[in-house]
Amino acid sequence: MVDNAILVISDLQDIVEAENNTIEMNLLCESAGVHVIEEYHFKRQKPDPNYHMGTGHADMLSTVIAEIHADVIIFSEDLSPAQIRNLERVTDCRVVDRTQLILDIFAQRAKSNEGKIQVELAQLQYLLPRLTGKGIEMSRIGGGSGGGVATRGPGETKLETDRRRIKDKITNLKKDLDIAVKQRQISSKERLNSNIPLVSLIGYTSAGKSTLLNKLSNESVFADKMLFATLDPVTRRVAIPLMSDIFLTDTVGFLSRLPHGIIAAFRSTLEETKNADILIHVVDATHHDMEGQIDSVNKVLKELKWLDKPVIMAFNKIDKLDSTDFLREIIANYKYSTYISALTGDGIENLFNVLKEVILTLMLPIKIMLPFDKGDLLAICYKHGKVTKCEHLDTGTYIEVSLPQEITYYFQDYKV
Ligand SMILES: Nc1nc2c(ncn2[C@@H]2O[C@H](COP(=O)(O)OP(=O)(O)OP(=O)(O)O)[C@@H](O)[C@H]2O)c(=O)[nH]1
Ligand SMILES: [Mg+2]
Repeated sequence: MVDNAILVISDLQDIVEAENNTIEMNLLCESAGVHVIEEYHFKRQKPDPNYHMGTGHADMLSTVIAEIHADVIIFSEDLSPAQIRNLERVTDCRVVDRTQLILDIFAQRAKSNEGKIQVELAQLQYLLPRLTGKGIEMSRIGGGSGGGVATRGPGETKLETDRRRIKDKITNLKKDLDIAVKQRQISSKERLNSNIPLVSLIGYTSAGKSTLLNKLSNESVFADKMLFATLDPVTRRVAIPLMSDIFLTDTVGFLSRLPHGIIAAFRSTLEETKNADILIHVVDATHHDMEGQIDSVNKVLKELKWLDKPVIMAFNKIDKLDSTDFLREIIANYKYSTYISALTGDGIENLFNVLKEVILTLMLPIKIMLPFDKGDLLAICYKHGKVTKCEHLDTGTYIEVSLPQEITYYFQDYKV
């Protein structure tokens, strides 16, 4: 069933930001399979506690909805439980806020058991506070895929389901998620112990991460212009010419103003990336708000506390650009960066070269026994590495140290 929606947009003060927000909300609707038949814009300094938009606008909205016969209101902001209830009462139309819309897209994309559980958990956790008081129509969740936008995902929940049952379901889902995570961790543990660098693709949704993984691994992971095409993480072994292989992980894309609850809910999906040694930040260099997208991704990185990892900026889709001159100034801000076209493969060689450079700086843990006359090597350990154990034994000095890969070569003969 395709929903005919009225997209209600709370216009941001900044004109450019407002425009970007409108474009992105339309893309989100399209990605959720919602047909936008009308846009309704309003501006407000401070959200109204009852309707978010003020009574006058709420009344006007009701009139418009009655005229155009919209099935659903998609709201560009997140709404409180009371705001949703009030708006639904005054307009007599279902209301879906920004988080619910994003979760609906996730529900359609989740393929793995773990992904599905995460989406269901996030949906129920988001809905739970919205069931207080008189309660909201439970028909909005459950019912497989036929119930329209933001009704997909959680299975059998019916009208009569009460808060208690939802809470129980949340508890059970958390247990299921633990099991699913443990199963996945077994395979990722092998990767962790393999001494093969773990590289993760990150970036704004639709930047081209999956396309790049496909190019590098000759695979066909789903890539599409829809936002959030990827939800479940995928890891592939990729050979880098004249160097060791890497494990490359593709995962969910980021979005500006990604609701906090969503990031928390997808920690398990992002866990593969948490263990990464290196991040490749894929940027759509043809996007009109490229810098805004970079900032959004960096904000999420900060929130996830991943700022300590080396990041390679990969400015993508250069096949669509007449010139890359305008990027020069931006690129100068980054230690590691490169231009690529994930689609045509242009620039991949350069990306490999930067990757090699970064891999060489990675710290590798080693255990060594140094003869007493190798004081110079001991000094190198302290100067360039992180020494975690140092014992002076009868036979020499035993050291456990993490060293940049490029200098482990000197210690080859002393490994234990
Ligand atoms: N012209 C051009 N298009 C590209 C390039 N890379 C990706 N695309 C297109 O951009 C769209 C999004 O690509 P994806 O690889 O799905 O993007 P993603 O970053 O994985 O997106 P999410 O999974 O939604 O986070 C697709 O239509 C791709 O064909 C490129 O180098 N050049
Ligand atoms: Mg993808």
